Amino acid sequence: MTGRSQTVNQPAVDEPQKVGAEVEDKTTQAENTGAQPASVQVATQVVASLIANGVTEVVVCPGSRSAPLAYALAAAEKAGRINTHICTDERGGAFYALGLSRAARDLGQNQANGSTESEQQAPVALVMTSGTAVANLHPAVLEATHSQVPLLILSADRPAYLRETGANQTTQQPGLFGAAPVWEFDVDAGYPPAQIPALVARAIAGANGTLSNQPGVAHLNLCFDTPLVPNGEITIPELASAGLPASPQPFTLPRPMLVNRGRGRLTVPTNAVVIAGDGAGPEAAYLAAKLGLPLMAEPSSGARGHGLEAEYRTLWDADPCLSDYQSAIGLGGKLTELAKKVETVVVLGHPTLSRPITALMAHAQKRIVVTNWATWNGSLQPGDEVLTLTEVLASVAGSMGVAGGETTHDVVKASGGASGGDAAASDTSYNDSSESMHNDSLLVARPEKREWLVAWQQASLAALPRQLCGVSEPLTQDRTELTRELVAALLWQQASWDGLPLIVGASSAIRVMDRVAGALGQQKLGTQEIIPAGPAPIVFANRGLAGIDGTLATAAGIGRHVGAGVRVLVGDLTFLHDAMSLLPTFALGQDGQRVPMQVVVWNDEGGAIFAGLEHQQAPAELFDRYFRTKQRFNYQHFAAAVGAKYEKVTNPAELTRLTNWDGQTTEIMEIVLPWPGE
Ligand SMILES: Cc1ncc(C[n+]2csc(CCOP(=O)(O)OP(=O)(O)O)c2C)c(N)n1
Repeated sequence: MTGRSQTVNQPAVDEPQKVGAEVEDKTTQAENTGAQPASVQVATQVVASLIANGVTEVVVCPGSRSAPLAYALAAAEKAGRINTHICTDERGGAFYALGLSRAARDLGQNQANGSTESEQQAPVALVMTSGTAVANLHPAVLEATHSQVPLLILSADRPAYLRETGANQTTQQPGLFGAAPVWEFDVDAGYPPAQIPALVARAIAGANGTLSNQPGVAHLNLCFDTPLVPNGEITIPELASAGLPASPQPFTLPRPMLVNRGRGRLTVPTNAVVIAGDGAGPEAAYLAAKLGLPLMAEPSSGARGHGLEAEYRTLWDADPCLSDYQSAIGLGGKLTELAKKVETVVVLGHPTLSRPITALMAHAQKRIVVTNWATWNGSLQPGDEVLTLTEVLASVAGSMGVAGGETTHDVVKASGGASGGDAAASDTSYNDSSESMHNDSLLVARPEKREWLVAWQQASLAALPRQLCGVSEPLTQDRTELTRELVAALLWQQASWDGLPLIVGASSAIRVMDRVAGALGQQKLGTQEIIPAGPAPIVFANRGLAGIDGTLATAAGIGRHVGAGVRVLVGDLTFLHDAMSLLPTFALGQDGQRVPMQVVVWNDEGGAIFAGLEHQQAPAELFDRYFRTKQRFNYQHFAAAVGAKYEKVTNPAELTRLTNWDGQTTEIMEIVLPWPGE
């Protein structure tokens, strides 16, 4: 550590607060000796260490106990060394931080700043005061944990001696998040400031999953004693970074002896499919394309409609990326004959959306999990395999003549870049006796493999026209039915054209999207205009725990990272759960502006998803009260209250409004839909 403007630690002593006093949180100025109070010294070291180790974004919620951090962050931001985001609501603020960090993880650092450098991933940090303010983070903490998103919580606390005394805003903050954090430490007041950088470096490494391969939430609980205000200006020292390993994804899992690694490369029979769950990434599309296997990619997998698979279309004579694979597998708990033939499933990411996928994974004789995280998804049965994505891609890269040691990203680019594509594909070779990749034999696109792919492609298209009420017809205004499927397919189409991120809420929204994403052609709604397909849309969903909470706040974080407006598709209960994140004061940027957002709410007055579950058989009154929870809500008044534009759609012709959003404003579009079956 090379602190330049370090001052001597002078721990301040706090008086126990009077129990029951109205305002116990009074701060006092330090004696004007020139030295900063201990709280500010610690906060200064925290902020300097964040900067030194690559943290650029900090979400700050207002409070007094966290004031030392606020003062230090303000000084750092004034010096142009860090960005703060102010959120008055910690629950929404934590989801906003999750969105910022998830987008940085999946899209690369500093998109909004236009940086193209591949920088080391750093967690987004969150600062809040003590008490319930910390507890409010819990939903987003769990979501981050289960979707491997790095977050660094810097919770302010009162000195430990005030715990269990009834002191105001004081509770047991260490351990508050139970088993969720990947790393946690309680820093009592009086902790030597000089030791703070080492702690912060550990916290950042923990959140990133550096060496552990388990990214998630690190929690640093910081007890501050009064005084909490700085003595004059704060200077943030320039510290050297802790020299943490650059890659959060080392080559192998930490305990390879526990993992059946097979031969370290993918060996699959013809009757196999690739399943890409949330966060799988384009690598799943790449693998499916290379292996010529049907790809069942959830909308937020990052593998759907990626275009990589299209490059292999001529090779396999069919597009591996399936549309309505749920119907092809079999709805209503019964597998189709085709699905029964599946012997092996190759699983990437976190599949959660449909019972057909769960049934298929259970039915297959073998599951091959391809992952880079220690917390892989799926419970292994004897004979199953876990392979690291790094290993699998390395073997594929080898067969394509891409130099070893390239990053995952480079491997993918190599297949789609100007010198890649078909040339790269024709370098790929398969051994006659197995489907493993080898360097020296000729490419064999076997007829039975093509048949398998075509059979899945046809089965997955079969149900689509009905869902989209005539997808093969031009998208004119003559449609008579306003359906969830049409709305979802249009939003996907829009997102793929203009590249603005699309965030899809839990419940029916993501499931309907799963069936129809990419199913619409290139014709613009209400016109004869044909627009060429864009790149794969950027689609996110909170599928770690699939909550209906925090969707709008997460979307705002994603938009802030990208520096653009975002589209959101949610059901009415999901909207209401997080409506406060549309307040005009939520997460303002340095320019004082909120993230532009088009929020498309399909309003069927309650939780329609339950109408498709076994609970529909419950007595009507019970169902309505305990499951549907019908809400009558005036979206127009709400839009006016939060300064958003309001649009209402009640028939298909009005859907052209969906495509008119300018990407600059906040708009609530209420789409009035009938209750399922009515
Ligand atoms: C935080 C949270 N609370 C409760 C649930 C359980 N839940 C799942 S879907 C759902 C209803 C969602 O209704 P809506 O947003 O209107 O979507 P719809 O299915 O009607 O389109 C509920 C309450 C959940 N997933 N997350």
